Amino acid sequence: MKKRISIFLAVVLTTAQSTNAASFPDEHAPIGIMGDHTHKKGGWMVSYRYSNMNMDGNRIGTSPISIESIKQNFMVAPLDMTMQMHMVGLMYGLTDKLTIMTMVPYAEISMNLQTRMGMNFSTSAKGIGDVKLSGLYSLYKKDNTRIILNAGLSIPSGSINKTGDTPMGSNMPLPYPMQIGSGTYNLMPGLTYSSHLDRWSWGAQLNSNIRMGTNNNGYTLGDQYAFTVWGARRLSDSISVSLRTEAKTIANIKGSNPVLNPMVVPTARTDLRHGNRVDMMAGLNFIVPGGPLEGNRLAVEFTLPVYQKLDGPQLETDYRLMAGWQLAF
Ligand SMILES: [Cu+2]
Repeated sequence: MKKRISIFLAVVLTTAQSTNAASFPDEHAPIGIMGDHTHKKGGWMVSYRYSNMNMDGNRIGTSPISIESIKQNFMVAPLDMTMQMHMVGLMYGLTDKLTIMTMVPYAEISMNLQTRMGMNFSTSAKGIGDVKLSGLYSLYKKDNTRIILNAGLSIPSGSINKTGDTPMGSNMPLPYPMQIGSGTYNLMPGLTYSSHLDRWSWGAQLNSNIRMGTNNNGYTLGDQYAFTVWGARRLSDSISVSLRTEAKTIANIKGSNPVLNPMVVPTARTDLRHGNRVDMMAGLNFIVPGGPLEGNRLAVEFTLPVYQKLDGPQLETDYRLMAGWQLAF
């Protein structure tokens, strides 16, 4: 009898261990990807992401354009811009097939500019952005492969009325890229595929941001479509490294905010927002394998552009860094 109990315990413990060991670092996609996994019924996950995007210099098409030549057509030229984002996320498994997710972003944007006379100044804006609500539905889950339908909705909680002091006056309405929110409800449908074999995993995601209606300032930001593919290699039970590429297209703005003068600065032009781009990302996922912090995930991803063709003059992106923490319970 004692022997039977100990065999039973051994089986239970082995099962528990193998369940634990199933939490691999690359079970989650690179940190720049959202909605890549679902949770079991009653399962929660909290997450925090920080990202820093740096834009320096302008382009028309794929070619750089100098500040001097921008100033031949505009009174002011943008020099550089940084955007920092803090994103808090919450996931909950409503059923084994359906997980709901919310993401609350906080953005800090700052831009340096130069007037035709050669005077430098800067503008900045910060605040809560557009809150996202998503349903992640597991369309297919078998063996090592899963396919998830992403149904997202973005709520216009972010401000589109940010102002700043410029050489034109104090408390002037800031141009489109300096606004924190879109001002519209946006549909964000997507599809995510992922699979793994031994120490390798890979996946692909199609995602979009489709703006509905016109915001209170008379314009609609351009729709966005992106397709990304990644591959990851597990170096140990706690660390994986990844490579990813993303192709993205962003459309121009429809309508316009009548208080912005498009002659002043390229960022006040609604027809200078379109761009097609391809980026490469290198990432690292880490999961704490044991101890009191077991299951905590830390991840980073560094993005470099390989191709950007912009309706310009438009600021080009130089790099982006994202770091995040996730914990499921
Ligand atoms: Cu999750």
